[in-house]
Amino acid sequence: MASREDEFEPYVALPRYLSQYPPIIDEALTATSQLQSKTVHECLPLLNAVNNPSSNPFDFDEYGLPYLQRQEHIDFVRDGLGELPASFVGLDASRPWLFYWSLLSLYLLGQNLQPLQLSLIKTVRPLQNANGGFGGGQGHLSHLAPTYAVILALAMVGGDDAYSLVDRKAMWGWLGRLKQPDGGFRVCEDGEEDVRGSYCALVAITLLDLPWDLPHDAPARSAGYHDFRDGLGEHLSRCQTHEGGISASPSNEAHGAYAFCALACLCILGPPQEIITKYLNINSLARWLSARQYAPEGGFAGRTNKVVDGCYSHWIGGCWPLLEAALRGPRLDADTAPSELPKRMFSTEGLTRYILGCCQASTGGLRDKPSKRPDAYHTCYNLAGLSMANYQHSYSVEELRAANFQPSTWHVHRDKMFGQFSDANEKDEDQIAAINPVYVIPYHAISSMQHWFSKDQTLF
Ligand code: FPP
Ligand code: K
Ligand code: ZN
Repeated sequence: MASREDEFEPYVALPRYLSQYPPIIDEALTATSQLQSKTVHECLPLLNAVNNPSSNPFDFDEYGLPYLQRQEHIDFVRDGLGELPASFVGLDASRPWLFYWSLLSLYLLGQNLQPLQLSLIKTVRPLQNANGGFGGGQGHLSHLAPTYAVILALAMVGGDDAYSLVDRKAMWGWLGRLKQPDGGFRVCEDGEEDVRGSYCALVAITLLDLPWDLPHDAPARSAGYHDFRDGLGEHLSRCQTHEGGISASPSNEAHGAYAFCALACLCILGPPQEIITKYLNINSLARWLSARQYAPEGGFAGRTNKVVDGCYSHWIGGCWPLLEAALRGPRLDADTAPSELPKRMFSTEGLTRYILGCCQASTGGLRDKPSKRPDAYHTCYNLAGLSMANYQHSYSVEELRAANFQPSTWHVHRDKMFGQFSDANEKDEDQIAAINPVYVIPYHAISSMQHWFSKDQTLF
């Protein structure tokens, strides 16, 4: 057997800005600046691990990146689907989220979800209330966040039994009561109105193929609205802040999670190049998004003067393919894309180094940052970010229009991106799967669900 030295270059030259302390360090001492220094301090040894003489060079790829610990992550997620200890009681109102995060993680890791169909159906059926929405637990009030998570989880397992448990006519009536006279949506009856509500509502309407018309008793009809989309773009526009990012509702602080909800919601309203550019200032949005990526950590922070966290690999990272689509325009018009537009508008290398180097727990699962424990939420959104860094997504205007603007007709192509997944010759099971950047589930799950519900128009 050949020695290591024969087969491996013992030293991988990493870019300076992703492997060393930043050239300028803010001397202001605040809780956050201390957390920032601590975070850089805990990331640097991991980012440089390939060059640590005590590391096993077989643990790293040619870029000096640790491999994706696929099987460990699969085992971690599967454990979380079983019975949970009492300490998880705080997540009792977020049960649908646990299913969604776990199913999406397993899909991204190449697992077949079909065997989980029956247990998902049994678990979520009692969460639907007579008013049509789903609660976070049995007997909980209907809320758009768990409703979104249930619908996406059902779409992922697919099949008649999964689809047919949704009472779509009641759901339509409930969504009608959530639509507000200022164009946005409340997250539950008498609850707060924010961009999560708008995104989750449009996902539900389009996946269940509900009519766009507002029910006759919808309170937003008092504002002259007839359609769920009326006033929505204008409302989301008012959520863009002076920083260029997007907040939960007008006059709040811009944050990555809300930026993603608003952008994805706009992508359901219509073709990104028309709609995102119509309602948002894309220059200031691009500037704000760019400032969320840090060096040397490589990952994203959720808002100004905060610290990197692996879940923003999706909330911030997921904004990039949508903004890129808005700038690039539809697929068939690829020739008209501005030639100075780079392939990707953020450092895919930085993000990949942060996710694989700093967010993988050796026990399986992915985490916020090295000093945090892994959990289902951070596992899901780190993996979604890793997938996003490895694929480009584009849409076709003709197909979107034919499908009533439903972005299941987006297309994905793997590009020669950075890192271990870029080699097109690798076996599929060694890759990370692609997902639709608007709905954050597999492409085929969207079209199958929409198709099934489009045959069921008798109720309206
Ligand atoms: C701040 O947390 C986080 C928020 C204000 C928003 C969280 C919302 C989501 C993650 C998802 C919403 C999306 C849907 C589809 C329902 P923090 O102060 O602990 O974190 P930070 O310091 O990183 O800002
Ligand atoms: K955080
Ligand atoms: Zn987080």
